This record gives sequence, structure tokens and C-alpha cells, in this order.
Amino acid sequence: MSKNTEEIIVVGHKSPDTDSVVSALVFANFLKQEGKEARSVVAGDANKETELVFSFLKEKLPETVKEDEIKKGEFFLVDHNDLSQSIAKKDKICGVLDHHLLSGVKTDETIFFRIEPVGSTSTLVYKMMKERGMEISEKEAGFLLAGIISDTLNLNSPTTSCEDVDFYYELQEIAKINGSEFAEKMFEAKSDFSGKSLKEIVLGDFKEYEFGGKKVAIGVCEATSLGYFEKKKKAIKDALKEIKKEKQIDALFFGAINIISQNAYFFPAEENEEKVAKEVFKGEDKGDFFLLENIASRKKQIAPPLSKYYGG
Ligand SMILES: [Mn+2]
Repeated sequence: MSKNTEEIIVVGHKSPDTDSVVSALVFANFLKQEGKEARSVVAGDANKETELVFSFLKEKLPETVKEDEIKKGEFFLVDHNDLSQSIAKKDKICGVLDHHLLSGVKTDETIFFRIEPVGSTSTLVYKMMKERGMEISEKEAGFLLAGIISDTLNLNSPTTSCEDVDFYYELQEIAKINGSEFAEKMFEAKSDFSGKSLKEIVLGDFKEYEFGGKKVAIGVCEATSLGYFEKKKKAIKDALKEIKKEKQIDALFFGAINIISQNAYFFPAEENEEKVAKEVFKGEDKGDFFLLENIASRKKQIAPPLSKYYGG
């Protein structure tokens, strides 16, 4: 898998979510079991849900690193393959394990590359362990279960595949954890916005894309209720305008997603985005945001129609 004997740094995307952190952690163990020198790092500050998962499983979070901080070693990307979401340099990538759409990453040499349309990267890590007949510890099973719960919203997201469901039940057994109870704790932690500014909330789960030559960004925030976002709607618009300017983004959208009812409050940053949002999603206009029904996934339901609108 590796081109030489350099240490392999396993890393998920920037604005890390639970799946990107836990899949990196367990996949680094997988590589070690294959005789490689490997460690996982986190590409930014972990969110409250991820912190809950690590304290629940009594494990320390891997080291947080910023872009350009790692000078040695090669990168194995998990849970992303888009370099704009990565801290890795193109010529230092030795592998990709992911469930997002291909984003045209080009490398100088042949690398390990595996993408499958499943609900989480954690699902793929467990699949690879099963393929190798590798043992999984109780704790590793707990982490991968958390990755599946987080990305599939406890198997309720439209991204959920049959394998996610099968593995969820297997991992639940091995980890000796009740998935639904774990999910409830995780979602509660996810919905805790105390001590966070609106800018931090918008940037907490934030992805930048290039659609039709335009820099388009979509922030999402998942919560068990959306009252907070309704109350803060004016301040959210201000935060979006600020972020758009600071990051020199052509179009910026923010979706607050109710993970129970799977409705979303969709905020366009400014007038241009408002027109786009109206045309693309046809949601109910609530003044500062649109109410979109049956929306739970940026990857499957928000990014693709916007990509299509802007011309790819
Ligand atoms: Mn993921």
C-alpha cells in the first residue's frame, strides 16, 4: 500500500466529523496489523459529538494537526478524496478509503483507492477488516459503530446502505453497546451549542466545492430541534456574509438539519444564493431561510443539485 517505509498518517477531512475521526483511528490500527508504521491524526478541532464518543469509550482523541504541520510521512485519506477538504499534499498521498463522490484527484503514482457508496467510511473499515479476517476489539467496534450512527443518523439517513445496517448490528454485539441509546447521547451532544459563536457553528461542518468554476461552500449543522436557528436567523445571515467575505467564497449556503424530523432550515448567504436556493430546492420561503422537507444529507441531497445548477 505504501510506496516506501515512511510512516503513514491516516487522516480524515477538515472540519472533522465523528466518522472521519473514528475511521482514521481504526484504519491506522488496521495498517499496523498489516505491519505498517501508521498513526491517525485529526484535521481540526473535534466537535462535541466526537468528544462524547471518545469520553464514552474512554479513549484520548488523536492529535489535532493543521495544514502544513506535518513535514514527514505519507498521507492515507479516509472519509474524503477532495484535496480542498484535506490537509494532505497531493504528492504525499498513498491511499484513499472513502464514501464520497470522486473529485478528480490526480496522483503521480498508482495508489490504493477504494470508494463505495455506503453510509460511512467506518462501514468500509469494518468491511476491510472482515475481508482480511482481522480481529476487531470491543473498543474498535464501539468507534466504528459511532461512525455509522453519526453519518447515517442512526440508520435513518437516505445514504444508509444494507451493509451499514448489517454491520451496525454486528458491531453493536461486539462493542456490547446499545446503538439507539448511544445515538441518543451522541445526538444530544451534537445539539449542544453552548459556548459557540454562530460563525463556529456554521464552520463546524463546512465543505468547500468547486462547481462550474465557482467556489461554493455548504455548511451544515445537525440538531435534534431547530428552535435555536429560528431564534438566531438574523445573526446567522450576518455570520454567513462575514464568512463569505473572509473566505472569498462565490456562493455560500447553510443548512440546519433536524435529525429527528429530517427537515432543514436552509440559509442562503445573500440575494444571489437566495435565487439559487429558491430555484433548486423549491422550499417554503420563511424570510431569512427556506424550509426544506425530507432533507438529511448534504452529500446526497444538497451538494448534487447545487453542483448541477452551477454546471458541475
Ligand atoms: Mn463519512
